[in-house]
Amino acid sequence: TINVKNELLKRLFEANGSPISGQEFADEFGLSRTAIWKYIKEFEEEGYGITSIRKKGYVLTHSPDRVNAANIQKHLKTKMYGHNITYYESCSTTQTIAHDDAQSGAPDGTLIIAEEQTAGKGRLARPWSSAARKGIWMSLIIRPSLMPQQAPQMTLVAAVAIVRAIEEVVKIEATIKWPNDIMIKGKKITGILTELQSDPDRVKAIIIGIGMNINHDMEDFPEEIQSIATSLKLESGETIDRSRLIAEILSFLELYTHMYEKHGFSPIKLLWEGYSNTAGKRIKAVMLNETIEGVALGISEDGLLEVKQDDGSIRGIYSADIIV
Ligand code: BT5
Repeated sequence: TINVKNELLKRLFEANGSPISGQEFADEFGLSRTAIWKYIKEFEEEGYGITSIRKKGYVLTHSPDRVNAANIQKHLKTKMYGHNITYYESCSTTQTIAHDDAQSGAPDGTLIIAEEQTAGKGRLARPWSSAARKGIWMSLIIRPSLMPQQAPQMTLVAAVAIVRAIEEVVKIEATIKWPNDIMIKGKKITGILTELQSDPDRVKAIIIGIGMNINHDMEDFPEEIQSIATSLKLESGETIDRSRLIAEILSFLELYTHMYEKHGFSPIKLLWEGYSNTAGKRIKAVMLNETIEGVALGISEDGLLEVKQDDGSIRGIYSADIIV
């Protein structure tokens, strides 16, 4: 089933400034010209600029800064990821919506995205600040053929995809802090939250929650995180096209997920090590029941962080907060 309103917007984008005939579009979809005109009015109310040219049709002259399906899909180069998008101006958390949608059979690559989250969450139910129209707040549902124990490494797969996409679109370098943070000059720009729906022997769905600070000025962050958070705009001095960055992330994520499915973790590990800033440093790993100290050696074939403690023993850890 095709969403006619989305299709019309997509055609207006693809026409690149030349007119789309309302009559022809109406005929193609078996609608009246009035129905088309109503969609055009709705677009204008949503912030699009549309000029009507007599006897020729409608021309898109301006599109609002929104991460809706049309804006993302005009940049999209993927096979599956991002072809199905549910968009919210505001929601509590995209992560919960994605879980419900995955449960009811949403296809591989379905994206849930919002301009604003009123109850965004990090790991261990910590709050995640998600200011309206400043960032990328999205949850991707994927259905790779992986064993449940291979799912946590998807956090590392996603981290590499995000750093590569930032490199392409913004031309600046970010680093990965194991397991789920992306940093620029010691401050956090992105957090990843990977969650799993699984049978005992088979992954049903992985929900990859991605929160990225993009066009924030410092005052867009709550005071309590201003010393630890930054945005791509603050670091690059430029306002970023969020939709283009999202499309680029989806491309790399699709590529690396297939690589992981086909060839296992080794190629991902190599990529990951190129962007990580954890190896070789003395760290404290704060876990739920204990805190250990030592030198971070790197990650193992299954994505665990290996820490050499002062007594010489090596520990592999699954998840922790790392203090450098
Ligand atoms: C994370 O948790 O970093 C995972 C964040 C995942 C957010 C995405 S947004 C889309 C999807 N929907 C959701 O509701 N969540 C996902 P963690 O490593 O636990 O880090 C959380 C900590 O980061 C908080 O305790 C704060 O100290 C800090 N923090 C909160 N908001 C931040 C922000 N916007 N930028 C940088 N740091 C932030």
